[in-house]
Amino acid sequence: MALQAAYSLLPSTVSIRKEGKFSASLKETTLTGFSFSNHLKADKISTLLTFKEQRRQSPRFSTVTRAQTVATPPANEASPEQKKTQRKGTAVITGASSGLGLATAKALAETGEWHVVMACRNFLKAEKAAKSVGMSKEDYTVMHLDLASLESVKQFVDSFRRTERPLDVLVCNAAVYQPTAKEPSFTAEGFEISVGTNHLGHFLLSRLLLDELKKSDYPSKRMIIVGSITGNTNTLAGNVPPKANLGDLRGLASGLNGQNSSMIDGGEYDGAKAYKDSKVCNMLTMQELHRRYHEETGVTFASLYPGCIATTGLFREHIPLFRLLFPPFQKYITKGYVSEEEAGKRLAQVVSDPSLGKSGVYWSWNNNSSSFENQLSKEASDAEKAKKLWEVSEKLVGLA
Ligand code: NDP
Ligand code: PMR
Repeated sequence: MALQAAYSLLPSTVSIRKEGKFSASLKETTLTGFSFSNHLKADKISTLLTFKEQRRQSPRFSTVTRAQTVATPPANEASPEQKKTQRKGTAVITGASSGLGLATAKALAETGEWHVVMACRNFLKAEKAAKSVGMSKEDYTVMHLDLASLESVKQFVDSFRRTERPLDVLVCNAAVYQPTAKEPSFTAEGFEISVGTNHLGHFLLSRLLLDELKKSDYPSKRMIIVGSITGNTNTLAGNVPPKANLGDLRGLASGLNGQNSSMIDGGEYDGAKAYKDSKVCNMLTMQELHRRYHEETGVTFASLYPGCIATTGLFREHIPLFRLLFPPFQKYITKGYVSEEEAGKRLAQVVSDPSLGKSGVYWSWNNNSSSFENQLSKEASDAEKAKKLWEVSEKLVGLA
């Protein structure tokens, strides 16, 4: 029943006739982020488908110091001699005022090993959110950042530098999703808002903060950009129309300002596709950063799909029926659901777990909540596209 209703949420372009196509492509896809062949029986899939329907935190400021390994193998394999005492880490998390970002901030703060800079567009909301989850004042700082304005991104970077805190980990987490918008809306500089915020804002932020990361003396410096299964067309979720597709980036190259097109591929505006495209950009950017900077800087670049956190504010602009049915659909039908708390722990692992220190990886978790290196779709791992995206994005944000 719930599933039937969920099916009705499918965009009109999906029809029963598409079942065959879905079934045919399933063998090479993943469902909740891990491979079908290993974890799910084909009949279960077909049943599913036939339902169709710091001030620099020097050691003297640090109240908590804890042994942590520098190397990437699991922490429990390190001998006490290999461990070294270190200062508290500083992690900047964008969009930490709700959902995944807030849950991650909380998880990190609770360890006593991290100071979280909550980089948020709504200062008061972020303060209230931090209080509401019981974060202690000394574990976080709220700083203003509106990713829908490149000027705001630059101001944030300046303000952050002035705090003289080290930057040990940057988490690009914030996002907007406008699935029901009939017309595009635009950022301060005139870019379609989903790609403008989720990709271009983070692109500029990550480029400007790379120097700060380089300067950090923290043993494991990381930059994480949150991706998603829905941008990966090698998964069932990624095959729900409209599918992500950046095409030859002609719309992006022409400014994404609605004059020629507000879509990266130059097509008609579609808010859901714009979001998925932006997630492909996030995953491509992570890999391009890895190729360009990992060896030189030692920074670990990573992306992830934390699971389907069906209850977050991301779906605030979706129709009420969707918001009602999406959580049970993900909980009971796809089994892809994770709570905000669990997802926050996952992202916190990517921030700080020594065993997740490998660079260039797109992390996912299986149903036992064990992390694994997942495969990106063909498009989301296309090195040539990543390079082109990088060059076009540099021009748009004024870096080239
Ligand atoms: P939420 O809507 O709960 O959180 C998004 C955050 O981004 C909010 O804090 C929001 O701020 C912030 N934000 C939005 N626009 C801007 C802006 N212009 N400047 C600064 N901050 C902004 O959604 P989620 O927690 O679900 O999403 C977090 C990340 O997880 C996203 O990258 C999303 O793509 C990804 N993700 C989510 C999944 C899910 O199932 N929910 C699945 C896979 C990936 P404010 O509070 O002011 O609105
Ligand atoms: Mg999806 C089979 C597994 C699966 C998973 C893990 C997700 C995750 N979804 C799955 C399947 C399906 N979804 C199926 C079979 C359908 C058709 C009924 C379906 C539909 C659907 C819609 C309409 N799903 C959605 C939407 C959204 O609007 C969400 C979206 O695409 O946001 C971009 C969404 C999502 N499904 C997910 C996840 C994680 C999302 C949202 C968040 C995101 O990718 O960031």
